[in-house]
Amino acid sequence: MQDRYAMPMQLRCGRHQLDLSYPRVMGILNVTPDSFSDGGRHNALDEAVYRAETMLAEGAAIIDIGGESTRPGASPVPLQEELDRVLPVVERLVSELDALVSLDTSRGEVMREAASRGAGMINDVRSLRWPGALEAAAMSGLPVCVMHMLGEPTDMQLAPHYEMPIEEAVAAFLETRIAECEAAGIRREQLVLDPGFGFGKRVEHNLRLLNRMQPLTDFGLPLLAGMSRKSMIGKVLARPVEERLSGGLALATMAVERGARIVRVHDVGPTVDAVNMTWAVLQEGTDA
Ligand code: 7PJ
Repeated sequence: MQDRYAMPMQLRCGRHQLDLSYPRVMGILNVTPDSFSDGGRHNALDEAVYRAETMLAEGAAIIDIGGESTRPGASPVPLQEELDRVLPVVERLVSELDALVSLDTSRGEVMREAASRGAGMINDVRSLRWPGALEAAAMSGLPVCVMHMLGEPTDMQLAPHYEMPIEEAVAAFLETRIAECEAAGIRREQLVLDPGFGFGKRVEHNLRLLNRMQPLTDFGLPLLAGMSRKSMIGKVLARPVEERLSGGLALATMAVERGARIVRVHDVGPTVDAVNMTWAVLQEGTDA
């Protein structure tokens, strides 16, 4: 059997190389006025740079910049507004902190502009399904995170329903997206896969998907898991968004145990410790 913990995985992220032979933490940097987890307090440019600096010091390997809220019910922002929000942040994180920046966007124009300013990764919750996104991502040569989502943020949580077990629906979707990315000229080794926790899924879907995530490692590509502060924690534990760290650490631990190589979180420091502790255990006694 292939040892899922020993897969050699390297992503070429522009000037950066990302070693995913062990699990890494991606820190979330929202630059939206309405981002639900930090209420838009990090909107000012200086504050965003400071926040990123802190996350890097805490051990984040990647800073994921998002200028469009994808929370349930949110509508897309105008293109120019998204560009105005994210590009100055990309520029400063690249030039001042030499950070590996990923861009949480669905727009080809944003991907192109961010790539030209030194962004190192594309993270698209719509998996390059918007017009022009596949081409822009392919042109950039950057790694792309493709994520499962049922519907759009505007409607995805209305009544999510699946005709097959959630993990099978996610695997089938990702298989199709991998093929379409490859057909557009994106190298398979530059893809990262994400089950898309909270995107068109009920709480039972999310819990089951995490529990059954391990077969997704059979694609031979790195897995990313994003569950930080999400409502699956709130619903199980009856906690408001600012009291979901412990639940999130449990989920990050389980994701790494099931093969995730990137964990996308708000609380970088505690998650780095949880992930590194989990990894230390997995290194001992896993058959190579
Ligand atoms: C995710 C994301 C996720 C990836 C968001 C939030 C909502 N990108 N962007 N995976 N979630 N790849 O952070 O709560 O789960 S925005």
